[in-house]
Amino acid sequence: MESIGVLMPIPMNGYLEQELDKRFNLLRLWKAPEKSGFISTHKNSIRAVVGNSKAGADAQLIEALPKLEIVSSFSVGLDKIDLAKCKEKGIRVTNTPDVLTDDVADLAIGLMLAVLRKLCESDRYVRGGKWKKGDFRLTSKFTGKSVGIIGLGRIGMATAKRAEAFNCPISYYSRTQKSEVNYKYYPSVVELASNCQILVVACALTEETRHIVNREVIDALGPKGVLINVGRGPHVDEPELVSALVEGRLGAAGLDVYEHEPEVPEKLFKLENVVLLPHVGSATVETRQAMADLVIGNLEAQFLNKPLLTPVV
Ligand code: 8YV
Repeated sequence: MESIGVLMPIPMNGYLEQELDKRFNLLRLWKAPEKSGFISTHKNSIRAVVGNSKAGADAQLIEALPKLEIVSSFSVGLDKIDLAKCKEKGIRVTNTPDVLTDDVADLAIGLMLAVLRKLCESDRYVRGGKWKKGDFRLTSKFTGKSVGIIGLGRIGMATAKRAEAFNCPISYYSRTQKSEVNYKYYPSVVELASNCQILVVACALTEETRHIVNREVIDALGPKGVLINVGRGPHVDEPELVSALVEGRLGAAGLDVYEHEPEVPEKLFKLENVVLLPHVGSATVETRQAMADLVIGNLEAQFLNKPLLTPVV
């Protein structure tokens, strides 16, 4: 398999690169001085693309690679891959579900605790030497707060289970009601937001879910409500979110993702009612290794004509 060209558009993970190097001809696009020249030089040997949440395979790249057989994504989210184009051309697509579910759900709970108990602000308080001048202000209780979840897939379910352990009543919005759970279902996101204290975004990014959290939803969540986003930045209308936080129309937010990563609206830096993370939901050593193993396992399966481990297309 050493002669099979595997294109990686941007750096992702040292272990993944090392293991791909051992098996394939890994082509690092970000190191090429001129990208389109690099692609046309290697287009007849590239049979796979490894994408992630930042760079995948758009229609232009797919069209430029006549021998492309598979896009194996180092992510569960597939919003950077033109799935319709892949289907049309018979190109297989795989992702990394399940292995990252626990980490992302853990982080969602971590953000709820960090926001409500002001963990980051109180850490800054101690480091800044302010404790000697007086105790830190009171915070808000997490246990028992009602949690509304947008998208009850793997990550949404894992978040719900964890929140249940904190005695939080759970409700959710999804396209269809799930018969296997007893959580309260709301057929609209506005209704869900009106009836919970913490709203969590945990669905996939598609054309239907882009800006699923808009001004109406933010206003329904209200000045005491907390928004947690562990999905994708474009799920939320970011200018609306920023103005609601600045004007006090939304209580607080815990964000792991942003509309134009790695750009984060500077107005948020001044606010104490937000906790800002740099898209680290799946970023543990253990999980990133498991994700890399899945990417490689899918590529090996493809080139050995075996069933793919986690096929999407
Ligand atoms: C990223 C993610 O892929 O799985 C996803 O959809 O967003 C993350 O796991 C991670 O940043 C790796 O690039």
